[in-house]
Amino acid sequence: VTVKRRADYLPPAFTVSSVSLEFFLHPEKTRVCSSLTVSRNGNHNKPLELDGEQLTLLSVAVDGNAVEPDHCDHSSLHLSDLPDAFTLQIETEINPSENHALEGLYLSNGVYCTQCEAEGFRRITYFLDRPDVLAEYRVTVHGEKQAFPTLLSNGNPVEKGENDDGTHWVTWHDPHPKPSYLFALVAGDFDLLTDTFTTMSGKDVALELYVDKGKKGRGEFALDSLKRAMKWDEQTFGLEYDLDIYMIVAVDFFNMGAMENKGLNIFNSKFVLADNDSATDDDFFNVESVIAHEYFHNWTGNRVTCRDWFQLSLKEGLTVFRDQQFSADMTSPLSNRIKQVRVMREHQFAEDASAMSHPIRPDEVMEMNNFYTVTVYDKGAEVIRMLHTLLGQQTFRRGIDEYFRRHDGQAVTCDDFVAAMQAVTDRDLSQFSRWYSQSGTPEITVNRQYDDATGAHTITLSQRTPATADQKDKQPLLLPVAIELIDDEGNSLADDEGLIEKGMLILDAEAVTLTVTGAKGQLTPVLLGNFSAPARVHNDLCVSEQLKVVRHAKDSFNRWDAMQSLYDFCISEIEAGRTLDDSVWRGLRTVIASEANNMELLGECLVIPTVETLCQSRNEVDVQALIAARKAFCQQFAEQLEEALLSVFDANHTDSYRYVQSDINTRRCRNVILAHLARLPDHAAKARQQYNASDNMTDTLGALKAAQYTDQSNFLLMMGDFEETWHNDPLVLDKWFALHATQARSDILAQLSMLREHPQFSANNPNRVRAVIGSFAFFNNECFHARDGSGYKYVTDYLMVLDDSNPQVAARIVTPLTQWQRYADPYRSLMKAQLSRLLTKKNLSKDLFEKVSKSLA
Ligand code: BAL
Ligand code: ZN
Repeated sequence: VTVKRRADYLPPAFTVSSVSLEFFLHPEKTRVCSSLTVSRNGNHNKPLELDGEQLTLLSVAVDGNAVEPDHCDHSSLHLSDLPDAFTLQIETEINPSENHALEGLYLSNGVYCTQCEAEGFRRITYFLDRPDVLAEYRVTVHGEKQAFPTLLSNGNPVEKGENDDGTHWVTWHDPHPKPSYLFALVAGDFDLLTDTFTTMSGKDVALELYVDKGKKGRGEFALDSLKRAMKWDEQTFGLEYDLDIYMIVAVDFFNMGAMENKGLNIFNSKFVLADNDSATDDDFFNVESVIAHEYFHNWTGNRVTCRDWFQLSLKEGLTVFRDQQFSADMTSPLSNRIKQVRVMREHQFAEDASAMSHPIRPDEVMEMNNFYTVTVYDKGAEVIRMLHTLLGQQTFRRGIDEYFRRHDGQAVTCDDFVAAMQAVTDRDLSQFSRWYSQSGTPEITVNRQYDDATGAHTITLSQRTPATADQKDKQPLLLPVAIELIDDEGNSLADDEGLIEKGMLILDAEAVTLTVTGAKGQLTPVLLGNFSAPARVHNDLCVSEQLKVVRHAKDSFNRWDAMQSLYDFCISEIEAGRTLDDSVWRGLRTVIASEANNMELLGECLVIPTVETLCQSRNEVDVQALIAARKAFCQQFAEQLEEALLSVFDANHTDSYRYVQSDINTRRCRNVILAHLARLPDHAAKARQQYNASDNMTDTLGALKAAQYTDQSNFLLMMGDFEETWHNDPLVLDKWFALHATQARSDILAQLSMLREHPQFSANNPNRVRAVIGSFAFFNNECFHARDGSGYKYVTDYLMVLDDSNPQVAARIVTPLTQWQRYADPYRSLMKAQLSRLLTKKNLSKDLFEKVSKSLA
């Protein structure tokens, strides 16, 4: 397996200015005729080397004359002795129905669709399949009229007609030059929702949303979300849509969430279809944010794209930041921020600590599909957010304008982006740029001293980034640290020298010391308000100080965060065999009483950190002991706080279902409380009651989750009922699959095997595989980490088979195994043993090889 390096980038030896494609669709033998306008790029004699994968070559011609390639196999086609400018015609044959990797052209439940990012276009035809080759596309699709009345590609439809053999055809033209990864084709028989959007300059855009027959009612929310996203991007960034038509197609078989193909987004149906009966509040949220994300890519990704795949965060980090800002505006900033921080702490920090650690702009890649990571996406968005914080909204916007002024229509690098930002600010961004090249999670340690004689508090903040698997030496980063200093009377104090400006301290050296006089009693530093930098904080606050932060901090995120630290401390006390002091429970009762009217904050504050989050503050974890301690804490939590929880639960209700923020907050808070109370026999019946009374999926699912903590027969009875109601609806049934797969029960492996026999399970559908096997590996801590290693073995057995059909999804699901470093023996040895077994598999994919071999190195 070859390693590609960012440092080895060379411009393409040839460029392609226009592409004409003709598809003759057939399930096993689709014929693809391509005609390319090619020019030599520079003065050289190098051959033309085209990428290909699993293609059958039928013919090649240069300027109309058949030629023999110098070399042609399943992965490349080489031609030499070429003129400086020429037309290249290539005919290939592909087999969509056998394409279970879901890259290139494949069949999804009888629908032809494509996925070309990152390197899927080479599975359609031989091409310079790299993002810096931009061409204008004209595409003609021929398909059976009856089975595929809808034939789509990028851009605008320009011509259509019928053939004599029962097929018809449509020609599409996309005037915007684009890289091959943004190419798309769809053929099928759909229900269509239509609408129009008038842009800020008065242009009408036709909006078309294609869904499975009979699913029209579930597409309306997505279409409305699209209009909200279009409006928001005009208002916030002055960015207007640039084609006459915007199409979204929902398909059932999809490796990722969705894809931003120019003018023709293809979506995992999970992120399109939502109605009041079948979708939870989270589903609605996700639909809106993914619709917006793909729409925002039209500028940050499509109009300005990446020079090479190492620059992926150029478009993904920026677009995630944009969709986060949009979602915060559409819903609520606080719960959004908490959601994002959970992802960072549970998954991104874990990735930094694993063998797959990489900077947001990776330096080395074996399989690009492995780098669509929480680091590139979510940490990438955190880096953009820090820039936004440092520059301020207005200057940031000027920087974005400058970026488009310089680079519209180009394929560029992260350095180009930072240079555009640098052009609008006096702040030197050279140290800030390290965020692009340095991997790992910086740690900020707080040291406090008090001088009795002068009454001065000194607070030293020091930073350090521990070595990661990919990089030993680390340098200080520029961290914007939102900070508050609170005394015992709840006053917020300034530091004597004014290093803190508008609540923000810039930590760019290894350490900085603040001096504060005039505090009444203890001075408590509260760091990273609104999670102002993607760092860990070591801040030795005692229980009463944490409670003080919850009571007095100005930043709601900090208040939530203090509760999380408090829970973490309580669980570690239980792990150490100590009894929790009653002051903890008294403090928590006070918090619940004083926040009883703040459903949003309270709901989040009552969530106990997950096992994954708890692992982050521990080394070499005995995972079963941690799970037991967490469980014991949850039980005490329910017992000690029963009355307080109950009074909030009883005092708050929602009327018939509406997806509006105040109701979302109430449902969330009530469901969090329900799950706590269900642990108490006196309240176990509440889950069943809520299930029976529910008129929406959020409360139904909340009831089912809570029922997991009641006795098993009750839970199974409710699950049986749910299945009966939804057995024809795989997207809803995924929730049921996931709940079964995350249940802690001794016969879980037999249970998983039974789920795989379910009529709605399909091993070729990534959503089903993620619901069953993914949920087990990622979220069923207790059974996945069984002390005998049976959970690890089960997942490995599954991956051995999945790798042959869909390596991309297999390489996602292997992640929990590759993170063995966090665990103590016997877990780590048992995990490594399974990884070693995977490594011996015949024809192991590049995807799995990269992750497994790195993790064992
Ligand atoms: N570009 C791949 C899917 C996404 O991030 O939008
Ligand atoms: Zn994206």
